Amino acid sequence: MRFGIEFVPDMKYYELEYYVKLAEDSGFEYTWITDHYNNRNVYSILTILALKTQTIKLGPGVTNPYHINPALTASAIATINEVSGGRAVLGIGAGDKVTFERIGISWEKPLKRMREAIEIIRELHAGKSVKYDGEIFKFNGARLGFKTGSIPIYVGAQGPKMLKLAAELGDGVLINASHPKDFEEAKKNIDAGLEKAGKSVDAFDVVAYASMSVDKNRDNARNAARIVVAFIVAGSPEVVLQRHGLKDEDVNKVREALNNAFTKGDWPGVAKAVTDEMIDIFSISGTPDDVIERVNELAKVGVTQVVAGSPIGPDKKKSIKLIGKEIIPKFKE
Ligand code: F42
Repeated sequence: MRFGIEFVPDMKYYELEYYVKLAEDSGFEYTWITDHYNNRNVYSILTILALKTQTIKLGPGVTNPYHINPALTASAIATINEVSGGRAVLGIGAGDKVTFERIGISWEKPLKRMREAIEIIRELHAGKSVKYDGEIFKFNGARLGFKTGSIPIYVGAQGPKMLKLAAELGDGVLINASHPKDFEEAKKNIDAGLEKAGKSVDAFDVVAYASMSVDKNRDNARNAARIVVAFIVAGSPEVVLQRHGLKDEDVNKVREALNNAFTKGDWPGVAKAVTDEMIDIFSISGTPDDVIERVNELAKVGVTQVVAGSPIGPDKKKSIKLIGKEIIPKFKE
């Protein structure tokens, strides 16, 4: 099992640099930086992180082919690869509908756009002159002016078709989920994609891009996860809520509480509406032993990397150190 960590660039660059350095020193192998227009720019931040770290692999988790043309993504990630001495990984997904709407991007043909973008990026990284007559992208002899080497591509995916595409075209898949049941389900589509491409599962990284909250005190860890879990519950498709047998009335309570929080600032009401069952389903929260147990369960259903995503814990710094001291070493033995 490999360990990764996710950061949102919603803090000053030097704070992010501090956390990523701490994660590297604590034994994390990957850091994934989220990409939304309203946060600091992902490649500016990655450049700083690439210069300030030595071993951790790093990349956007995830960028998308709507904000920028695949040629620019190919060049940007190759620059990070050069600056970091070959440690770049490219996380790319279809993007976030809600943030796109705010900047006038319509979310059309996400599958097609993803397929074409990945094919183009691969060709550019292979040093080819790219002629591509796609439905979305038309390239007419584009070539990068510097050697990039091959950079692993990880696809952010949840839906059945995107999971298949990730397995077919990617080196790994970043799945926003925390519970083994969701990976059992995802695995069927991943296996189908791998089979279609004639690829072996051993060469493919199945990543649980999870919400994690760790603390020595179980209640503190679980309480710190409540708000993040509320957002995940509210945004989960019906099929996922049904898979876990959540009652409509409980889910609606969370949605109403979030509305109240936005209109009246009642965030304690959101925390109260989140049930223990929801915390178990949509996050990996608890003591280091609780987390180890869950990571072992995830390994059994084919997960090969666990990413510690928000909130990480009630005190980020303490939680990163705790994961490095008590969790990661258990999987190196
Ligand atoms: N999104 C961001 O914007 N920023 C981030 O930092 C970010 C991080 C992230 C990390 C992990 C992860 O798993 C996802 C992450 N995301 C982030 C979200 C990501 O960008 C995607 O929104 C998310 O992964 C959605 O994936 P999805 O697999 O559910 O795919 C969507 C598009 C979907 O609906 N897929 C369906 C499916 O079955 O897979 C298929 C939809 C379909 O068939 N579309 C057709 C087509 O051709 O594309 C027709 C649609 C049309 O337009 O007519």
